[in-house]
Amino acid sequence: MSDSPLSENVQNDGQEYHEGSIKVLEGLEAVRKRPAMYIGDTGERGLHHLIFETVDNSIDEALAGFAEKIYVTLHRDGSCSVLDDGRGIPTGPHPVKGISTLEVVMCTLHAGGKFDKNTYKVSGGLHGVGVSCVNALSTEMTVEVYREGKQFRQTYSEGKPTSKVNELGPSEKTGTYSRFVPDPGIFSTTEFHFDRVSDRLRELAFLNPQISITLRDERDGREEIYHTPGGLVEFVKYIDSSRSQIIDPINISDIGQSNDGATVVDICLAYNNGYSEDVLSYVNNINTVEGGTHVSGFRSALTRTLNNYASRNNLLKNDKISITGDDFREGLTAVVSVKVAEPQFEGQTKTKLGNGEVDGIVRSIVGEHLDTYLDSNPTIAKKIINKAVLAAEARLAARKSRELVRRKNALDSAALPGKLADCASRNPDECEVYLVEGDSAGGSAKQGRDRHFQAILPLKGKILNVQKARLTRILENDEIRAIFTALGAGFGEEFNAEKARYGKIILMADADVDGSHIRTLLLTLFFNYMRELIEDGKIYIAQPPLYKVKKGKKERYAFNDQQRDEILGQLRGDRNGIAADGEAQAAVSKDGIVISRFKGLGEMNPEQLWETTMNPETRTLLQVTIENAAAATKVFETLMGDQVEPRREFIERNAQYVKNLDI
Ligand code: 0RA
Repeated sequence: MSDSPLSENVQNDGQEYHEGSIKVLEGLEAVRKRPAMYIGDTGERGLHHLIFETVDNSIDEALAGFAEKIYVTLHRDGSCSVLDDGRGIPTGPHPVKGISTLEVVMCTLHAGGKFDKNTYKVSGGLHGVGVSCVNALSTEMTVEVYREGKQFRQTYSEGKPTSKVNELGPSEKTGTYSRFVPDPGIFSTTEFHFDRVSDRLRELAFLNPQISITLRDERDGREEIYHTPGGLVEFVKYIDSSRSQIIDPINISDIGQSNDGATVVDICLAYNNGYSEDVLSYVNNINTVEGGTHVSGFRSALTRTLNNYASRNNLLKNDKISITGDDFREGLTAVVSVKVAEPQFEGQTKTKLGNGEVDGIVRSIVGEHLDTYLDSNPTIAKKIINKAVLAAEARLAARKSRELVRRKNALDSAALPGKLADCASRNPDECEVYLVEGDSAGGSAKQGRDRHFQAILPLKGKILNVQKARLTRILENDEIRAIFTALGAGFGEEFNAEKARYGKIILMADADVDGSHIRTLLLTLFFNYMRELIEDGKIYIAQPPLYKVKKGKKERYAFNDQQRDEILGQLRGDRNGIAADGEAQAAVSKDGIVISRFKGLGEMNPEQLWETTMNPETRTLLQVTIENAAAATKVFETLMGDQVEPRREFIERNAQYVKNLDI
């Protein structure tokens, strides 16, 4: 599924990383020596970051009120260009350096559009590294500036100028055009993916309704325009488009003041007939995965305002029930976006807002606006309160059944599930648990594993789809209870990812349609109830081989068709090691070579399973990450929600990307 925002990073367990000797590096050379320090990594994520870093500069120009349109183009030659209709990067001599300001911006570290603090009030960009990093990591880059009635151009390679700032002639428009070719010596892949770019550009358009962004892919002629004047209201509708909203989205926009300057607050919330909570939060257009003070301000205002409204209007007939924050968040979809002059980012991944003053600002703005809204829309207010009352009742019922279950000693960590084959080690950092599809594969895995650090939990058939079920039913489900108990990190409010008994949780299912469905069901469970485990990089997908190629006593395994053909070539002693195209199929049992295709995990014996899929020295694991929370939420909603039509559309749209589909 190349459309999935849950991306998979290949991790090779067998490799060790040696820290090189520390050198003092200057300027853009430092960026080329240690690219990951500046853009996060040199895989697909880092590659696409080049585009977003470039776009951020144009967004900043738009937020400052000088640009409206941005054009992003993926070219056939592998380059990407970004054009905006802003003022254009200044080209005249830089007041300090003497040379052209354009050259300073492009060739000096930390001298992006933000080099003059007074130029922009707020500024996005996750790493804020500036466009010079993009330049440093590109084999070729061209920047054209349209400004003061003239057109200018400068070219670069690996961050160094390869031309002067040339004046090309007159220009009627203003703006900046940047085109770059990512360096294949730096990035493990240099192929841009339309869907990855579109997810972020769509998000940026929702967050900045005044901007229009056009994405064009010249490789296949695809073009999409992201322009959503409705802003967050449209964002919330988009997230919920495959759910049934029970109220129209409520929009709250205001500006708060503190000693640190103005804080722009934009919030939109709606309720749907589901049970999960989806709150996406942003600071200066950056997705704050770990939340922070803006989210806590929103949550406490929501709970307090709704509770006050309910008691003021005698909507709580049953005094025994008190409604908690969680009850008010059942079926809640919200986007919380703030723009802060000097954001302080904290947390493991630096995606948690730390500015203390923002909590109070958001709390009072939400409290005030929501109060007024509820008072003037009593029918809607009643719908929200009724839903929360139902949630509270269900929560109490669930607690009762959980207490019952506890007494029967199931969710107690002392009593691990019967079918779990636990490992000997008690050190979570080295322990891993395989969640295995089916009892027979589970049996092979139990025999093949290294019992010191590998635990096996076989799962029977398909687990419950948690996207469609309420808490009580989820807790009644044996397979799901076994997973929670085995992981030992608690459940619901008591969930604590740090208590997980295993450092790696590995999903192992067949490489066919059923296996992929089971993986999706499991990922839905983790995404909704244990998202921190995904965010901490603890969830992996095992990669069982598809083929065994055998010649005499030599046995080799292939994970895809290309590898199979390479192995065939090698076994036959071809000079280049690759079998001629189309020969693979015909080669079955020719030359004494036997190719067998594994139909499922169950067909492998314990030794084969260990060697190909479980041995850290030889296996390949895919790490599950959340690339874009908004897109991930939407995908799970589409795949697992209650409306059939959007799911069918999604599957048809993505069918072309599915490889190794075994029908
Ligand atoms: C600093 C000053 C000014 C424009 C910009 C930066 C600028 C940078 C980028 C990067 C991409 N697009 C951009 N557009 C503008 C202009 C200051 C002035 O004209 O007074």
